[in-house]
Amino acid sequence: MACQSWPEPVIRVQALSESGIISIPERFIKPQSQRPITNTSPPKNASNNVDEEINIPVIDMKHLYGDDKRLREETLQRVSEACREWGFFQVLNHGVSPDLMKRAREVWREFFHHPLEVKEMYANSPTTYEGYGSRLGVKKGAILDWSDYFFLHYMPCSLRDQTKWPSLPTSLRNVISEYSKEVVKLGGRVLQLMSINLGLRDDFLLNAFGGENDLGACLRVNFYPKCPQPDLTLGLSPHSDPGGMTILLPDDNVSGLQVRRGEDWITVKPVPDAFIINIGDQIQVLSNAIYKSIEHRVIVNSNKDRVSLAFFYNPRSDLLIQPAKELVTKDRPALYPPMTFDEYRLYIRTKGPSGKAQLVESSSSQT
Ligand SMILES: O=C(O)CCC(=O)C(=O)O
Repeated sequence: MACQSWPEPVIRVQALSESGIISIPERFIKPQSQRPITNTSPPKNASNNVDEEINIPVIDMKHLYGDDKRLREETLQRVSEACREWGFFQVLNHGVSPDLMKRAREVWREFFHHPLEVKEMYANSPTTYEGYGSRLGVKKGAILDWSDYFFLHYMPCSLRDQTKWPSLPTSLRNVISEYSKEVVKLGGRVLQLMSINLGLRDDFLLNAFGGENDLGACLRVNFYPKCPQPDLTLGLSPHSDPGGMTILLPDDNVSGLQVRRGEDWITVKPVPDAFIINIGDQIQVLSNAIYKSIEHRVIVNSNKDRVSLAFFYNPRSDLLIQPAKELVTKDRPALYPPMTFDEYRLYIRTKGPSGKAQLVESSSSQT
């Protein structure tokens, strides 16, 4: 197999930030049209003047399992609206203990504060992305994002290799095993709610993903260092998640995630002890675009670094993913051709960000 490597020397963003620079290298400066509009810059036009009070829906899952039937129905309805209209929501009382969430954040924060030599032992390559990394994509001369990350596989079990996970801090491997186990269970509960809301069997989405033993699950821990010129760059460029669903544990102190809402970007205000859940492209396909995989990005700031744990919950990579037959009608034909997750990733990698739209067009021209 061809061994791929990075096209140019990797820049560790945290080391750059800690070197005390007062302006960022050109490689990180986004073109004007892609720069974030921060609170310090005046709105360009009325549509950018976003109401600071707007937030993605916040849903208390305890109502789903209580005795009050009306509250249960209302809560299911709120989940449904969030998946259709926002593609994003926060969940509270989700069953994962706040203490475990806190420990998961802390072990990763500790890892990123180890000396560079410790982190470099896990340096990754673009062949699998597993390990410590600082860029996504291998385009030579690409404009880079202001973040470092650690990427690891949790499921299927055949891909899980704890020796590739950091051994420092010493508790990290145990904490992350425990955390991942609980987050996978939460993912199963959320898929069940989504299946019910779509009028499908409650195990439809989990089965479409390959079932609880075969689905894919991986973790990307993002570290966004302080940035001396946050208005010129982004922590993560706009993207939608190619997989099934993402369960994000945001930083408890610093916000940064922004979600696309029409022409605007809404800054998510994380609720303490909540997870942020978003629909990925594969659920958009399975739901025949009833549920939306929404573009999002991350802004950085000059005062505080930020850590987030993005847990990607994906279909088994060799299963065909296509709109559920029950959601395909004469009036709403299948919007996507059948494709495995592996094929899809390859497709968007070669076609770039416009690939998703082209896929819909090619499918509708076949019907
Ligand atoms: O850091 C965040 O809030 C979002 C992370 C994200 O979008 C990702 O890892 O794909």
